[in-house]
Amino acid sequence: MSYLCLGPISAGKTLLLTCLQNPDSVNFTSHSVPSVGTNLFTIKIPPVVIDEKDINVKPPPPPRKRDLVQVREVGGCLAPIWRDYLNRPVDKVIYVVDTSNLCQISAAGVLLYSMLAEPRLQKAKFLLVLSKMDLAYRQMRNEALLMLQMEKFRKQIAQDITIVQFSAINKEGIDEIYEWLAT
Ligand SMILES: Nc1nc2c(ncn2[C@@H]2O[C@H](COP(=O)(O)OP(=O)(O)OP(=O)(O)O)[C@@H](O)[C@H]2O)c(=O)[nH]1
Ligand SMILES: [Mg+2]
Repeated sequence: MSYLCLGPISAGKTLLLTCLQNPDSVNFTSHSVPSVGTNLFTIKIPPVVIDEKDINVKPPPPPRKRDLVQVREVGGCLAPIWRDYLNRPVDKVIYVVDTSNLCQISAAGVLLYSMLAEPRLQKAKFLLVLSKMDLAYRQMRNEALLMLQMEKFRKQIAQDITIVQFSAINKEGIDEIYEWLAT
């Protein structure tokens, strides 16, 4: 399986992938530097822990197909040439949008839709990560999705898109992302 992580400059890709590698290594003092090239992250997916009280209440999570994945981050400054990273098939795309920076959303949308229109990505699965939720107020998530015209485009595109809200600081959404990576 080949995974690619894209999104505009400073969207939160490096901190997301660092957090997935080791959640305890990221806290409110963490910061990352802009990626001027690509970074390869090897992520070990932790086993699912089911709370005893949920056993008869929630349906069991889908079986995991893999417990180790490699994700290539393409730095935002390389976003204009992202097509160069499709020289081998890409199965899954993680697309990161900074929810706390609505000024960047239109640019993020243009890049996202150019990827969704790419013939070589018609069969890829997409994960849209609304990042930095600790800095965004809840309504900003709805505004971001509205500005990306998600509801409208979801009906028109071939790909399967999963949307998750995430914060590298408080780990919101981390289990959903592990599940998406592993299944
Ligand atoms: N509060 C908060 N800050 C974050 C979060 N994720 C990233 N940041 C900060 O946002 C800035 C940019 O994060 P990066 O992960 O480097 O962004 P990037 O998408 O990799 O950026 P490029 O490599 O330039 O494309 C850094 O200062 C991070 O510390 C988050 O979930 N919450
Ligand atoms: Mg980066």
